[in-house]
Amino acid sequence: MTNYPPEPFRIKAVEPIRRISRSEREVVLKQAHYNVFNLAADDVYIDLMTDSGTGAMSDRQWAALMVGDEAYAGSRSFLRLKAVIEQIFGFAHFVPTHQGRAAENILCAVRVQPGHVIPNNAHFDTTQGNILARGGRPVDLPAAEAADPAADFPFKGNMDTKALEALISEVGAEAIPFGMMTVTNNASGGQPVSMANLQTVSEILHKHHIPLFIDACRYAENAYFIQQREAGWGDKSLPEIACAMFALADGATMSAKKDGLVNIGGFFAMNDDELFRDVGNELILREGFLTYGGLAGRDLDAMAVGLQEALQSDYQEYRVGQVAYLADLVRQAGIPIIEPPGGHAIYLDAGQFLPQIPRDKFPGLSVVAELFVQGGIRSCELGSIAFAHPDPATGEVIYPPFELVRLALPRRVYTQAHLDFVGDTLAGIARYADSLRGFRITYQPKLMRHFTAHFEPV
Ligand code: P61
Repeated sequence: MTNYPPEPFRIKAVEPIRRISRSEREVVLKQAHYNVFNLAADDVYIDLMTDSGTGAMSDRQWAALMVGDEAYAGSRSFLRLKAVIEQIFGFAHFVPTHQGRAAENILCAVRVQPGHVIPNNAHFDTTQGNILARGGRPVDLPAAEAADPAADFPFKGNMDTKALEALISEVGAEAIPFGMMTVTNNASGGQPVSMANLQTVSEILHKHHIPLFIDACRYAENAYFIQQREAGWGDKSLPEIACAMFALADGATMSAKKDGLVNIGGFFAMNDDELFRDVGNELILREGFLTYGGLAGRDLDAMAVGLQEALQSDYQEYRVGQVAYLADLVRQAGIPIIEPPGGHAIYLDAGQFLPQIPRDKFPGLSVVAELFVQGGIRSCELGSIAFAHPDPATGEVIYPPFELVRLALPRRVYTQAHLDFVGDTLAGIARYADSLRGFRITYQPKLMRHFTAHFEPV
C-alpha cells in the first residue's frame, strides 16, 4: 500500500459534514433526476465531484484577502498578481478573468471563426464547447500510449505529434488559428505532458506560424510530474520547470480554481501585442476592466499567493501522494482505473467495470449513482454524457475514448480516513457490480449537457 507524506499543514478551521440516511439519499437522487449536479451539497457526505474551486485556502491566502485593493483601475492587488504571473509564466501581458472558461471564451471570440480547426492533446469540455460555439472544430490528438488505460507510461497526456503534422497538412495552417496543450490532460485521465512533447508541439506549430496556448489549470502538478519522471529535470525546482514549460508557448488560459488554489478566478496571458488589444476590448465588454476582469481585488491577491504555494515541493509531494493512495484503494476494490494515477483525480474505467451496460446507457452514471446511494459520495461522469458530441461536419456522434468516472480530490481538504471510507464503499459496490443497470436521457440541452440533463434508470 502506498503511503503518502503527512499533510504539510495543520487544520485551523473546520467545516462540519454529515451523512443523511440511505433512504434519504435515494429520494434526493431521484428528485435530482439522477444528475448529481442537481443535488444540494448538504446532502453530499464526501464531495469528489471536482477539484475546481473546492480547495482550502491557506492562512496566508486568507490574510491576503484583507489587503485586497478594490480600486476600479490599476489596483495594488492587480500589480501584485502581475508580478507573480510574470515570474511564473513569463508572458508579456495578462488579463484576469472570473474563471478558466471566460479566458477560453475570450480567446475563441477574438480568434476562432466558422470552419477553423483547433488541435489539442485533448480539449476539456469547456474548451470544446467554446470552440464549437464559435463554429470551430475542436480536434483531440492524444498520444497512442493513452489508448490503453492499463498501460503504465509516464506521460500519457502527450499529444500525438505525427497526427498534428498530418492535421496541419490536411486542413492547412491558415485554418488553424492556434493550437492548445492541456496540462495536465484532464479529459484523458489527468495525465501529465512531458517537456519533450511540449517542445515538439511548439516546434511543429511555430514552423507553420501557428501560436501555441497552454491550458494551464494544473500546471504545477504537471511540473511536479516532469521533475519526478522526465530525464534531465530531476534536479530542477518546480518554478524553474514551470518557467521552461511556458517559455515554449505564446500564451495560456488558466482556471486558478485548480493550481491557483483559490475558490474563484482565472486569467488569460499572452505575448502578442495585437492579440492583447483584441482581448482587452472583449474583456471590457463581457468581464470587466483590464485590471480586474470580473474579480474583486482581494480575489487577485488570494490568487497571487495560491499560484506560488502550488509550486512548493512539499505540497506537491503530499498532493500527488494522496491521489496515488486513493488509486491503491480503488485497485484493491478490484475496479480498473486509468493507470498510472494522475495529479488531481482517479478515473475509474466504468466501461470495463460494467461491461453489461452499453455506452448509450451510460455505465459511468451507474457508478456515480451507486457511489451516492451507498456512501453519500459525489463523483463526476466524464464519459459519453460529458464528451460525446455530434461532428459539426457530418452530424455523426463522436464518442470519447472511455467511459470514465472521476474521483477528484479537492486540494488540502480531505484526510486519509475520508479516503479509506471511499475505498470501503467502492469495495462494497464491486461485490454486486454485475447487477447494475444503465440510464436513459429524458431531457438534454444543446451544449455541455452533463450539467443539466435529466435521466431515469432503464
Ligand atoms: C473540473 F464537470 N475543470 O475538472 P473553469 N480546462 C481544464 C479544466 O479542467 C477546466 C477548465 C478548463 C473542471 C470544472 C468543470 O463540465 C465541467 O474555471 C483542463 O471551470 O471555467 C475545468 O475552467 C475550465 C467541471 C468544468 C465539469 C466543466 O472539474
